[in-house]
Amino acid sequence: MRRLLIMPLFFLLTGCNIAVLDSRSDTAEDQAFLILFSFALMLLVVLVVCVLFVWFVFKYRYTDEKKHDIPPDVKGNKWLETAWIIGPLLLLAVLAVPTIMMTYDQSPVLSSESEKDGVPVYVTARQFNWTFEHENGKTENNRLVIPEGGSIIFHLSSEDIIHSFWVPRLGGKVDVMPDRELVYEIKNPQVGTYDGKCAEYCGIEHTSMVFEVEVVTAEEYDRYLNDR
Ligand SMILES: [Cu+2]
Repeated sequence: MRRLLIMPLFFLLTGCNIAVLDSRSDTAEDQAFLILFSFALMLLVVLVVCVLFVWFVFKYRYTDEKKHDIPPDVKGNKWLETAWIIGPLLLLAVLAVPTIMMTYDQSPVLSSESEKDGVPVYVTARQFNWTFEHENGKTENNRLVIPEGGSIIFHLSSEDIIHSFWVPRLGGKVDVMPDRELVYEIKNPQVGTYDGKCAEYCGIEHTSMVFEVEVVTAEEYDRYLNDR
């Protein structure tokens, strides 16, 4: 019996990744806002539905006094019908505005169309590791060092199949394609060490396709670039 009660709790925790809400860049903060905002809107709908449900169950329940009641012949209610069309439309509009704005703002672009300005990092994915190349040619595997603040411009490409670049606390996920170079921007990362991973199942060792991100001060980044 107890196991039966605990089971639903495990379902609630499935796929739980709190890291995305622990945002450490403006990019991740926008994403976390959108998650919480849409969650709040959905919660509002669930609450209204649950309250109405419980209320109606009691209000219209069968009792002995109602044994011979014949309900009125209702043909429709203009106001009610308008309300349940306008209400959801308003909710969808309120949800759509920040979603569309953020999607356009954060979507990766083809490198030939990119006019983004910032610190460039060239990212190459392959089964099953990552290479990060910096402006001056310094290259490292599975370890990404970037300066805090400002914009980091990632040029993403793959040597074999589709992977996905994801640092839950900083930004992503962005598909990394073999046949085109995509440009993705992470705005204003904060100093710290974060986990990164491939978020697209890409083969038997997909789970070990992880990397470490170190966000450092501008001086430390300069030192890192020149230390060969
Ligand atoms: Cu992968």
